[in-house]
Amino acid sequence: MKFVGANKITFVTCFVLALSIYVALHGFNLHGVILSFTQDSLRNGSVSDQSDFVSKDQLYLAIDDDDEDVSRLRYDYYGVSCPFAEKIIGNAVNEIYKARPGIAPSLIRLLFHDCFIEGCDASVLLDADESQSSEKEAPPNLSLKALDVIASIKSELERTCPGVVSCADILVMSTREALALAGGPSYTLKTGRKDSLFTFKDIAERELPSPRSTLSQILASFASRGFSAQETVTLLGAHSIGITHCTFFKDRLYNFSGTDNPDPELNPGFLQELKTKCPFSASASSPSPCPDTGFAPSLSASDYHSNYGLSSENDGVIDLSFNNEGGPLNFGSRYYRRLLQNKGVMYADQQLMASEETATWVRAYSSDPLLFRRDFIKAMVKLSSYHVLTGPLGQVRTNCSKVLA
Ligand SMILES: *[C@@H]1O[C@H](CO)[C@@H](O)[C@H](O)[C@H]1NC(C)=O
Ligand SMILES: *[C@@H]1O[C@H](CO)[C@@H](O)[C@H](O)[C@H]1NC(C)=O
Ligand SMILES: *[C@@H]1O[C@H](CO)[C@@H](O)[C@H](O)[C@H]1NC(C)=O
Ligand SMILES: CC(=O)N[C@H]1CO[C@H](CO)[C@@H](O)[C@@H]1O
Repeated sequence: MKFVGANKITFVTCFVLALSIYVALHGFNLHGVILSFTQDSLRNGSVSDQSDFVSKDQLYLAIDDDDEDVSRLRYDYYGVSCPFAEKIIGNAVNEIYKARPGIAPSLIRLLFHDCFIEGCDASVLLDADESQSSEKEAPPNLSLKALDVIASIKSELERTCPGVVSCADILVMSTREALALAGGPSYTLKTGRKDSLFTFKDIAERELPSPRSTLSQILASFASRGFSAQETVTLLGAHSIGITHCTFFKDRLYNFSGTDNPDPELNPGFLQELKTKCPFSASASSPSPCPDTGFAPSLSASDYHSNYGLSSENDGVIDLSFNNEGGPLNFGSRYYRRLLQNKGVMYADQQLMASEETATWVRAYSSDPLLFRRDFIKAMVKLSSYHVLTGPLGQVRTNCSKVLA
């Protein structure tokens, strides 16, 4: 497996296939353009050499935790400048959640899209304008929700403390609140993130893992951001809430890998259940050969029904929480227990059972909810602090969808 890498920036593409198609279409020059906008190069004022292929080992050695920026985050960063910021966010999320519990998976998904692509800098919230296209327009973004939740909380904070609380901080804090309401563990977060001046649509298009990713693709994509196999298994526990559409796993039910048969890994009873919810249709039988470059959504689960703009076909929906199976405190555990029964809905989910290393953690989390909660807290805190902009880097937007002029 080959990766394209830059010396410090961990610039990894999930798929060799995706990469080669991308290179064939665009050449490497575009990489230079994109990379010149990445946070690392802004930080150092230099553009790194992005034109070499590096081996996996070199790439892993090149991983940098960015401790320097993470350490500039502080607890209660807004203690003086906006003392009620966290309370305002908490109350707002509480209110919205009562009417729309689906904001919990939506916010997690939004956070994942933001943090996974060039760090937690609210770049995903930016609208397209004359100078740049938006990450929201990258195909894997499909149906990103909860943008309105962030916008409404931002408006409220702007009334209380104008120009103080960053969109990046609002996103990580709102997600934390919603997760706790959905049965997830609560955790404390440092704040002080700044918002980016740029959006990274092309990177988002290439690098968000897809629901059809293999285990090695998933692990490589998380590893390039410094997440271990265990942490990857932990974060996927978020798939114990939210929904997914038939489109993203239907090939497993009818024509897995072009075999004209279902995925043999799939639990037979569950297969029948899924088939009822996702009846056969022609498009289901021929998946996109390279979902990452085409029109796949990201791996992360969504909240409610929407038209992905993929087809006019009436696409069914699967509730990943299975009606909140086992109650809210089974957030996490229910996902892993289902994997043990070969009831992972998306191919990528079930892939966690494909190696002993990841399967060990699936088993551990399925039987020990407290272990899962402890690890999930650590992994969410780490994800929420990934590649943040702090201090003089970045800005505090006054409108989360627009760069401050
Ligand atoms: C980038 O900055 C880091 C620390 O700020 C420094 O150690 C490193 O040498 C710099 N790299 C380049 C290419 O200037
Ligand atoms: C199953 O997929 C293969 C490869 O994509 C395709 O050639 C075949 O026609 C599909 N079968 C059906 C019944 O659509
Ligand atoms: C923020 O900017 C967008 C346009 O990018 C606009 O539609 C929206 O109304 C603005 N929000 C506020 C609160 O001004
Ligand atoms: C929420 C949002 O902006 N979604 C966009 C995702 O990207 C597609 C195009 O690929 C747009 O049509 C959506 O509007």
